Amino acid sequence: MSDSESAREVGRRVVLRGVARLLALGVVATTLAPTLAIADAPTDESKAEGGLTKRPPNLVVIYADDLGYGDLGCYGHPTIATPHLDRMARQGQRWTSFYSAACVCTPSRAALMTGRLPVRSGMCDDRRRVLFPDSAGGIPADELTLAELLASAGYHCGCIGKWHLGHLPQYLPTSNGFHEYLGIPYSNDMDRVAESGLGRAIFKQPRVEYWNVPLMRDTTVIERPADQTTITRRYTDEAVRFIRENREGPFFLYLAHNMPHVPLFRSPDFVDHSRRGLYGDVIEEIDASVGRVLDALVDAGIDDRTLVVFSSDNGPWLIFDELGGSAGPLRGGKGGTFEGGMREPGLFWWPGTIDPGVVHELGSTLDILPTAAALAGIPLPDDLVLDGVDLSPVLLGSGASPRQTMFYYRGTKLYAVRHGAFKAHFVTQPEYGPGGAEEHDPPLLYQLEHDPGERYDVAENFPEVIDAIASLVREHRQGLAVAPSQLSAKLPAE
Ligand SMILES: [Ca+2]
Repeated sequence: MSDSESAREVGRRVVLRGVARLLALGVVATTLAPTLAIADAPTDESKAEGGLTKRPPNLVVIYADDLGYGDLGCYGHPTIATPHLDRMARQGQRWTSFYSAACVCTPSRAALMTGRLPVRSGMCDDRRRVLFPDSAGGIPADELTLAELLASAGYHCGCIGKWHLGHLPQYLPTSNGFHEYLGIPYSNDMDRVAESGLGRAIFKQPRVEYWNVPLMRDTTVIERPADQTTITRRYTDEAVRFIRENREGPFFLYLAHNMPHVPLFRSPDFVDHSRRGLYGDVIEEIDASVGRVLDALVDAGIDDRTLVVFSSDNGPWLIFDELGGSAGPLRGGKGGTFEGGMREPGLFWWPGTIDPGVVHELGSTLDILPTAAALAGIPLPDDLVLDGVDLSPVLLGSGASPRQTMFYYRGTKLYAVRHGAFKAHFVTQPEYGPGGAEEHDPPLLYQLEHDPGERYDVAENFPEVIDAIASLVREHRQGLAVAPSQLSAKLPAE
């Protein structure tokens, strides 16, 4: 079997497994069958009532790594130029309260891929906060991924970039609903080579050979160390090829850049591109990549039936100073539960369908799975416990966001809750380094619309808000089954 035949075979098995899983999870065959029939014969492009196309729309999710709320021109950065992301914002929706479901990589990506808080899947841990190259675990087989869901309805699913939900074969994208994969399966600062001798300074003078990370195609390592100086450009080349080859659709493209996670690399064309220095160069290359993806959709004539979402997995890594990004007016960054750790740019683009504007309601990457299911007309299993909600009413301009509440976890522990404009911190802790968890009773309370920087505790003035949030916490905990950690087990030493 050739590689591509092998990939197709894997894809076919994944689709069948996805369908089997849906059936096992309680979707009645008669409700699934019409969806598959639609996907098999997507010929009618006319609009159905409610603004949804009868033909399932394509989905492109572009996900940055460690990019902060304040790092884009359309979110106020003074010296990083992001004309293509700004175009997404202008032609689509720019959300100002859009949240990742965790403040570090692995749990955040698990939440995006499952629509579930990571405590439910075991994809979080209080000691090992993400997966490492010596990790034995990964996303559990009984989780329904966004790719499995869409593949079950006939979508062709491609994953490009950082995965970070397990690098062993059974956890890779091709075992989780994706028909194809190209990328570095975990963070680009892993597999660090010891002899650089530079300590932390290694990040200021990064060289490709200091990080022996693999580049994989499907389940095979094709380059090691991955040449990170061209990685953003090559991911983009792959994305453009994927769009051209799958223009008939429907497809799901998950383009998860390894940048701007340190060590920072950019292609030769982007050296000294930005007034913001190296970090700005990296963001401006990602922006150019977004432009190429949008152009590929327009050139293929499918921009009017493709939803493109842009966000980031967590906030800026502030301990890296200038090499880390900016959370803008928000407090804190990656690793913590202040807003800067989890509130992210959230851009939605779908010319002709999306209701353009700035959205101040709450949304989360948790919501992408149920939203995609609704837009594609795919029924969700009745017994699937989701933390995501369907945001399509907001996208289509037909209703309000069903999301009123956001839970902020650090590892397996709930630290804070936002409800409406108020956020209560029951526990706070520095993102990294010394200083343990500090409990607050009463909780610290911030009115985020008045005080986005979380500087002025107003708990004294709003006891009824604290009571209401405490009640939400009790309700949340009652229904919560915490899964065993997938992040703690290590592979035997070689
Ligand atoms: Ca990250």
